[in-house]
Amino acid sequence: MNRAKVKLKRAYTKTKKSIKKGIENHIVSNYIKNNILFFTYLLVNVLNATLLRFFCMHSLENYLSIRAIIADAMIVTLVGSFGYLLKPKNRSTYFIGFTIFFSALCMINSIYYTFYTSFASLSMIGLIQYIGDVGDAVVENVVQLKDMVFVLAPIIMIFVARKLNKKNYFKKVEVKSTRKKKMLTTISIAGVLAIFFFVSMKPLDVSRLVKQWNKEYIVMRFGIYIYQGNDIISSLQPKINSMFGREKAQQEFTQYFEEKKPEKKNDYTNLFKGKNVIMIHGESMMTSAMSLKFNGKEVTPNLNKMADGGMFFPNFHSQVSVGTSSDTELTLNTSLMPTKSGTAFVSYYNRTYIAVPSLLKEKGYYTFSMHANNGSFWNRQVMHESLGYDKLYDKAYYNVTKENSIGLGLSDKEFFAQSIPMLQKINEKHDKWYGVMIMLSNHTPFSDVEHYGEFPVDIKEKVKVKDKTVIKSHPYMEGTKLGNYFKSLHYADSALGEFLKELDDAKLLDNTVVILYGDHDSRLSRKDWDLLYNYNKETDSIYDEKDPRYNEFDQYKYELGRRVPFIIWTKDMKDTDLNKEYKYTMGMYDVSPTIGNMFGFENKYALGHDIFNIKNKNIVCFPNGNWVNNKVYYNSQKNESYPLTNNKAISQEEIIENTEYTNKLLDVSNNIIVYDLLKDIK
Ligand code: GP9
Ligand code: MN
Repeated sequence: MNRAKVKLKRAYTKTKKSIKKGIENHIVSNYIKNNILFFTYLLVNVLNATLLRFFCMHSLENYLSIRAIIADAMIVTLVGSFGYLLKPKNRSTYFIGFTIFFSALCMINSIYYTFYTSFASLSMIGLIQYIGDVGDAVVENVVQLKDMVFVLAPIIMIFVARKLNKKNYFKKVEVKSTRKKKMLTTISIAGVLAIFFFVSMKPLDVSRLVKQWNKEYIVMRFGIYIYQGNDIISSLQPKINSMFGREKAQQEFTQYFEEKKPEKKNDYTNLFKGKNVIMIHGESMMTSAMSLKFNGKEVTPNLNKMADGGMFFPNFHSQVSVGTSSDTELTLNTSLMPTKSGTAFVSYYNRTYIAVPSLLKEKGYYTFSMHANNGSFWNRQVMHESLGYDKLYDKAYYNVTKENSIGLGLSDKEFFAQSIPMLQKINEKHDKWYGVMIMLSNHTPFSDVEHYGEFPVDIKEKVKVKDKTVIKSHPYMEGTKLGNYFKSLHYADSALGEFLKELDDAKLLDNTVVILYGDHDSRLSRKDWDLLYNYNKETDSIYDEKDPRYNEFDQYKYELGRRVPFIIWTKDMKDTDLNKEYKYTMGMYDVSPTIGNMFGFENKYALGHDIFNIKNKNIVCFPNGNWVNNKVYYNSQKNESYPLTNNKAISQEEIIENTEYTNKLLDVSNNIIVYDLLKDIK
């Protein structure tokens, strides 16, 4: 445990003791008696926040989340403490004023939730213009009686303030204590609540607060008031970022694309022109898992079958930053990199994008996305429209129950099965179509183990005991994070197998190209992976680093092991020349130019390349400035290069050149998004 945590724990124990003492000596009850208006203010505003969660989240555990209650109370108390600097008359106005503010916040969120199944965001204020068109519908269908409940808090406050005033209460209590002292006491109450709050915080909480992809989670863990404060800060950031430096960015952008050579035609040009496309977003699928077997059984037999019968790219890298799934969607569709701060999907949803769906739409395609999760997650509801999808079939289009869910939501098997009739309808109605199916079950933390089905990840061995052969099992990965990942991936793989069969039965594969990509790695640590390379079955432990049997699994092997599968497959490709492994180093940003050439569309502002034009000369850049080509993996922070082969030397000049290339590419990409540089072009 680090020092800060120990200190926090000590403060927590001390606080608990003082509270107990306070209760015994009636200090607490006397304090409440002298601060009735403040405690009414605290109570009604915390109650409002709890009610909001009750209206939006339908499980008891969620809306009665103690952490959220503590967090809400902490913010309300902190804001309230400054009221003590005012005279009693103005103080009442202060408490009432903030109650109106907090209640309005709850009411707006409650209405917004009914409309968008998500919590309100300042960054979405631009969308208000569209509400004008459906204004009446909003009032009739969305504003419900329950939303009016939030008005009660200010009414109660006004009532209590008047009553206390009549009794001359404020004059009586004011003499007992100075204003400054009262303010400090109240701030200390907020401090005590903060200690309780921070002690119970998990690392996942912090990451979710920063990423903001799952607003429900933030409200559930941090309460509505912290959510809204956090939202305001992150909504203003893109505005501030785009205020300065536009001119220079524009010049660099123009120069960059003037110098970039246009893609040439090649053997793959128009190969699939006019065919339908099913993109499969393989959640957390990793290439390294494809070669693994447990007790003779492959982790991903169906993925392997696809790779064996299609165009398989084993050296394909995802290029995500904090936006994980959404960053991959961005990079694949637009051939741009994730933004340097925030995420494009959440912070820059209103920029102009030239994306695969919009380009195919121009060619007469119907474009759609299917994801049986909340449409608001990663802001897809809005961002998919910016990318040019005609429609997002989200959770609302699926029958989701507790029984048919795994982990985050509807199980992949159910998702695919329920999508088939929708796909059939689309196929009947539209001549050509492009759809992405976003999988969900194989999502971190891979803990819904009992729903993944049988897939033992132990080591079974035949041993002789007194002339008899018995099976001995070494636990190996059973009960570990990595083992659970493989179980979960095996489930997702079997869902994929079922889906391909269902598609075939529904005659949907006859004129369709299926493209599968892993969106990013499993996000397990290097330590978790050590088990795969260094398991000592005799002692059921991991070899010590000093042990001669220890296989070094260093940072570079780990980074390179994060590759994800990329497969282009059709039902009848197996017996053609296309069916092979393409070992070129390739990144998510090369997808749009590569498939663009095959389907007959082009994005002139792509940062990646058609892999069949650049082949072994390709460089894959990562958002942190690292890059990889077919010779080295380069770590820009450590200025270290890790050779990938023994026989391909790389010169220092080449390293400098590639690093400059990467930095330029990242700058241009970021500028395109932040300054909306494609707006005028489109
Ligand atoms: C959310 C899902 C997960 O709907 O796509 O996103 P991730 O956590 O992988 O970025
Ligand atoms: Mn993902």
